[in-house]
Amino acid sequence: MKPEIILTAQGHAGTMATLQSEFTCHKFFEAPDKKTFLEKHAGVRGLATFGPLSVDGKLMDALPKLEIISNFGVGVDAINLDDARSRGIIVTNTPDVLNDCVADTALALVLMTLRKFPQSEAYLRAGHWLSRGPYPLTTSAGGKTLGILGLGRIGEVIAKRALACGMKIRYHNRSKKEVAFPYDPDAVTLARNCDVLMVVTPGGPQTQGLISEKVLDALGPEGYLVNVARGSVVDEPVLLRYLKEKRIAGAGLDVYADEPRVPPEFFGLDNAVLLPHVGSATVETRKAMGDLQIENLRRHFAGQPVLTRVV
Ligand code: 8YV
Repeated sequence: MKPEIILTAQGHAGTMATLQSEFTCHKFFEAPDKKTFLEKHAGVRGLATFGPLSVDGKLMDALPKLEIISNFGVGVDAINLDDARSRGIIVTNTPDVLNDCVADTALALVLMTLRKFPQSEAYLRAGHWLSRGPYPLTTSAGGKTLGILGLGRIGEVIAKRALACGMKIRYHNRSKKEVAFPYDPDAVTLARNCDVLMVVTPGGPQTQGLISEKVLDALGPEGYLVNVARGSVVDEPVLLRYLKEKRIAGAGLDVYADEPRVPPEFFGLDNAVLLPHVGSATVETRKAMGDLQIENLRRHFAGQPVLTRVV
């Protein structure tokens, strides 16, 4: 008998195929009536989560036999960890396997935002090079200071790449780390001391709205913001206003408050580079994430310890 699990969303083809060959999968996202679906599958012991669907105590209570929530992704902000903990439900994620890809995206956003590569490419495609002459000069990454807000596993890999581009590194974390980079005691100080503020913190209530007016004021009109973490970390309406009013120089964003809905006011801004949450979105990395998500489920149902437990 294959163990029964519920899938909250459609994963990529390879992960779906493996999940469906090893488990009896019930697709929550296809159910027209969620309440009836949950009543029908109330005996399920595993949940495979994908994306931003909120998994809270109410959902957990609808599945009283639930033992494990195996998330596809390192960020578990959509899952209420306290609710899982108090019910004795294991939560796993997919750390490390995506570090390189997310760091590539972060560095690409730094370069694209400072050097305006997407804008200059659009300039060429529109025929302006010939008619108007060279694209206006931009600003160099080399020599600038990258302030990393959240120097964790991904932050450290971003730092390596930025150093290779000749950038200097500073950081802020809740606690100081044993690293060679200068530490700032809070986000405002980090923003004041850097040229490019890189947001790599976890999402969730503790970091909600951390990038506020105060932080953006400290970053200032010559400063750039890059966010590869979660949209919730940034006060999005404030960011939009600061970009429009040129109170910061620019922003490179991979994440938004209400994905996939991006406020259309962003689309017309020349000082913003916007990616559709592609941080880890390569075939190789998504396969590695799916493999880890599945391995955690496999181990749990075989009575073995999971590999990457969060709760
Ligand atoms: C994925 C992510 O886009 O790992 C994360 O936390 O944000 C990304 O790698 C996401 O998990 C896809 O559902």
